Amino acid sequence: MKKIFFFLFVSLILVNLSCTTKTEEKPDVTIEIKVSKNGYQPNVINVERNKVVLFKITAEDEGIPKEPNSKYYGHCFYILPPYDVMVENVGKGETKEVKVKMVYPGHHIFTCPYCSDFFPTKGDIYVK
Ligand SMILES: [Cu+2]
Repeated sequence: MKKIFFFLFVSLILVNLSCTTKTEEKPDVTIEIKVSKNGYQPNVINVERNKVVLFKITAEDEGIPKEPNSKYYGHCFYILPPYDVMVENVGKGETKEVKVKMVYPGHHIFTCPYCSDFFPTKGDIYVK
């Protein structure tokens, strides 16, 4: 019985790893994005399919405050599924990076789940 659970556990991990579009490959393009309570700049991004994009996310303001009971602060950059790529906790003046292989064509949305209810922190990615 234990073996079955171990097998399930390992398969779950493998499925998770293979689904991510994050990559360590060399980037083809770099896209610098600024985020603040006024939204993302730029908020419309066009990329070619299968290119590796290095996203550099810089927060220009404090975003959501750091609370003692929460592990979240600042702004973030989340590309919705199927990409499902998250850069969390970008504090004021900080820049964080993520490399993503743009394998899924079409229109995709990125947002800051921390503050998109209050601020226009939402953008569009078009993969052609
Ligand atoms: Cu935010």
